[in-house]
Amino acid sequence: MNKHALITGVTGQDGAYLAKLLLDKGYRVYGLVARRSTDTSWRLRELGIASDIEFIEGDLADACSVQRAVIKSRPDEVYNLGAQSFVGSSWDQPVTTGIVDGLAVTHVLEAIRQFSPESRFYQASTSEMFGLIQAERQDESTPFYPRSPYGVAKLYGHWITVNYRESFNLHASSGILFNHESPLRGIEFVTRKVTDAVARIKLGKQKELRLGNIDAKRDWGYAGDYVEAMWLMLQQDQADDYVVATGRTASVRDMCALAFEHVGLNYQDHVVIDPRFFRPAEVDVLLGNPAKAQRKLGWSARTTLAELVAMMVEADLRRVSKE
Ligand code: GDR
Repeated sequence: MNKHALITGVTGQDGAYLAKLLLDKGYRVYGLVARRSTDTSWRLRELGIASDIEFIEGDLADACSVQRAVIKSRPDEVYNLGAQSFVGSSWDQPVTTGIVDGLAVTHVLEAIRQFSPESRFYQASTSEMFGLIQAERQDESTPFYPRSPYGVAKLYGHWITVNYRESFNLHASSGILFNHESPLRGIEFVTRKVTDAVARIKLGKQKELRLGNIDAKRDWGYAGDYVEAMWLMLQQDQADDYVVATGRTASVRDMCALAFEHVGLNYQDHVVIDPRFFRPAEVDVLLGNPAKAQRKLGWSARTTLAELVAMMVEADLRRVSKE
C-alpha cells in the first residue's frame, strides 16, 4: 500500500522538492492549493511532476477546506509548508501573515486531531524565530526573539505544534529550518534576486542590482537537502523539534561576490545600495547548530554555498537566455 502525504504549500519551493522526494519514494501526494488568478505551478512543471500530484482546492485560513483536505487525502503524513513566507511583506500584511503563518497551523492540527489522529505532522518553523539572537550558534534550546511579524507568527505555529504534541500526543514535529535556497526560489528572496540579476547583467539585459542590507549574515543551505530532513523527522518513533542548518554563515555581500565571480564579474561594479530594501527591524546574523539533526536523523547538509550559488546562476543564465 502506498503511503499518502498531504502537503500544504505544494507549489512553493519546498513543496515542489518535497513532492518530488515523496513521489520518488512511491507516496501518493496530495497538495492543498488556493485558487489564484496567476499560474503558480511552474516549479512543479520544472521538476516534471505537475501531473503526478492530486490537487485539493482550499486555503489554510479556511478551516473547513483544511478539514476536507485531511478527510479526502487520508494522509499518513501531513507537511504544513504553506505560508506568507516573505519576511519583508510581513510588515505590509501583518494580520494576514499572523493568520496564515500562525493561527492557521491550528486548523491543520485540529483537523488531524479530529479526523486523522494517526497522521504524522510536520510544521515548517524557521530560524527567523531566533531573530535577535540569544546565542552565537542557535540550537533547539536557544531562546527565541523574533524581529518581524513573520517571525512572531511562525513562533505561534511552532508552539502550537509543541502544544498539540504534548496535549493530545500527536506525532507533531517542528523543523526549525535556516535559509534554504535553490533555482526554484522566488525572485523576491535575496539569493534568487542576485542570481537572476547576475544572469541579466552578464547577458547585457540589466546594468545594476539594487539591494538593502548586504552585511546581514545567513546560514544558507540547499532546499533539495533540507526536504530530506523534513521527511526523516516523520520517520522517527518520537516526534521532536530539530534545527536544520549547515553550521556555516556568510553575508549577503559574500553571496553576491560568489555569484558575480561565477560569471567573471565584480559585484562592486554593479550592486547599488537602496534604502527601500532595508527592513524596519533586521536579523543581523543567523548561524545554526545542526548537531541534533546529525545525531538523531543522520542528516547533514551536502551542498556548499559556492555549489548552491553556481547551480542558481547557471539555472538563471539558461532561463534568461531563453527569454
Ligand atoms: P530571510 O530571506 O528574510 O532571511 O527569510 P531573504 O532572502 O528575504 O533576506 C535575507 C537577508 O538579505 C537581506 N537583503 C535583502 N533581502 C531581500 N529579500 N531583498 C533585497 O534586496 C535585500 N538586500 C538585503 C535581508 O534584509 C535579509 O537580512 C527567508 C525566508 O525564506 C523565510 O520564509 C524563511 O523562514 C527564512 O529565510 C529562514
